[in-house]
Amino acid sequence: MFCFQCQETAKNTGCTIKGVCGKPEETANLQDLLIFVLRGISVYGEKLKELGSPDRVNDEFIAQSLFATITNANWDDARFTAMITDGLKRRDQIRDRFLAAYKAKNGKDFDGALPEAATWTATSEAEYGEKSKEVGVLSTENEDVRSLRELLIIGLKGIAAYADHAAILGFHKDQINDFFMEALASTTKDLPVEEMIALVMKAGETSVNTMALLDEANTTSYGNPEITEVNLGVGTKPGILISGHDLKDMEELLKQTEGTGVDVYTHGEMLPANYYPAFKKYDHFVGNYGGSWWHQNTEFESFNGPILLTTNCLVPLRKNNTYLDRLYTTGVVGYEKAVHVADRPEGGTKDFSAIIEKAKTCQPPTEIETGTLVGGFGHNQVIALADKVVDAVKSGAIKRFVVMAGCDGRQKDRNYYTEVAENLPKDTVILTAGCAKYRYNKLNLGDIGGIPRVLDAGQCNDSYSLAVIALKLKEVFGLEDINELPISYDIAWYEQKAVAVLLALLFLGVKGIRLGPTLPAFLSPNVAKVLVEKFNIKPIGTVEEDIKAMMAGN
Ligand code: SF4
Ligand code: SF3
Repeated sequence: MFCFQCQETAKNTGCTIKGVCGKPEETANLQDLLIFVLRGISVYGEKLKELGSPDRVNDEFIAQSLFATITNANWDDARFTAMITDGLKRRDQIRDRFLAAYKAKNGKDFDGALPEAATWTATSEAEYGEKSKEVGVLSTENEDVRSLRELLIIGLKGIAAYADHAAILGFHKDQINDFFMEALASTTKDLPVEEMIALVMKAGETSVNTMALLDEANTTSYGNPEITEVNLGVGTKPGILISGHDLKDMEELLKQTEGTGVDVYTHGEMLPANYYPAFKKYDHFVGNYGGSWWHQNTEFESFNGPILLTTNCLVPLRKNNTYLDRLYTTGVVGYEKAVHVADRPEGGTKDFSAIIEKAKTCQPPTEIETGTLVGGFGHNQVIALADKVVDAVKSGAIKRFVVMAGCDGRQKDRNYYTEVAENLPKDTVILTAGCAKYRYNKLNLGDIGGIPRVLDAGQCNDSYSLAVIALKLKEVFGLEDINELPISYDIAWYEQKAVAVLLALLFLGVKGIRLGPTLPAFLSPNVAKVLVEKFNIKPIGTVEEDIKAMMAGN
């Protein structure tokens, strides 16, 4: 195996024996083979589009397959094997549609060259294991080509996750799905470096469009996030803990648990569900339990009740865990021996009754903290406060905004983000989204004239809100360039959604981003150099130096 898609990759180079995340070699290889099959489908999809009849049959399959390969999402080899088999069938069907369309248009059979991803077949699933070893990241020999291809694919995985969330709420955009095929197919071609860089930038553009679509989907369905005090303590009834990013699952779980005597709590990236008007109205929605994803091995224990994982991050269970029998997965998430809640039937809802029944047999959660935290600063809420914010900037009460969005992770050096938050001057405001906030959102950093010093917009995809806020401030202050704003970017990344967010920021023209705790291993020295020269991306330094530089506008 060779996997270097996340920030915790071994030696910041690549996981080769087993993932630092726990991903076994077989799973990593099957994920590579699934991506290879998606490339094959996309080769034909792109050709069909050129013939004027784009394929829409595989949109959902491609997005969900990319999403399933994201870090900490699916651990179930049987699911990957099934997806590969389905993918090969789909590839042959799209091939036949292309061959027929080609012949109808040109009056002769297609006789052009095709990459192996478009032609390889297996006679049985037993052949997947061997093949999967040949098609991974290292099959591209040139380090820079590999780097650009993987930067694209890794960004695509994050975008696909957001596209899938939007699709679940009924929001689609053909452009986004077309780009998945264009990008996947591009990695089977020998392209000039400039074209590969252009595709990476197009991924940034697609990421912006996808996050905007998801924002529209979320706010149309559930209202605009609003300032909310979220309870961190526990109630006396048994509860269900819901984690991940899928708000449709949240909605259906709240509806189905109403009046059952079972409470609902959020964990990790589901915390921002507390900010939505449509969810806040439920009395049995108690609040948030615990911290970011990597604390789950202990927090899922003490929660005592069932846990529903709607998306990443699910980490492998410890040997002596007590929660495998109360762990439930749904959507693209999978874990061997955990119960998987099936997708909703057309026009119907998911059936969470088994989880609810399970909850009734469990003890209420053990309290691990008390108090509240405040969040809900999506673009609509912040723009409602715009006058106050603008006045505070004009009067000098707010000197600077620091965007500290992104992911949290296990590594000790992520204390950097806690320390930056603690040591930033009191006239700064932190803008955040994603699970990076757990490094400092319970610190009680105070407020500036009623504006909290940590403004949480929501999940990682709500980084889009931060971009909307920046663009609004640019307009209010009459600036030409987003980089003239008193905003610094100190982004933490872990998995591929954060890469999608990063590419979006680059596309929007944001320069001088600090990225940590380490720069991605999938950036070759040459590709990293391009990013540094073009966008002035930099690694984090010490807390002291970085704060000094940011306050000086660097
Ligand atoms: Fe390693 Fe990260 Fe890949 Fe897991 S997801 S195998 S930790 S690079
Ligand atoms: Fe977190 Fe896994 Fe990235 Fe959505 S839930 S931000 S790490």
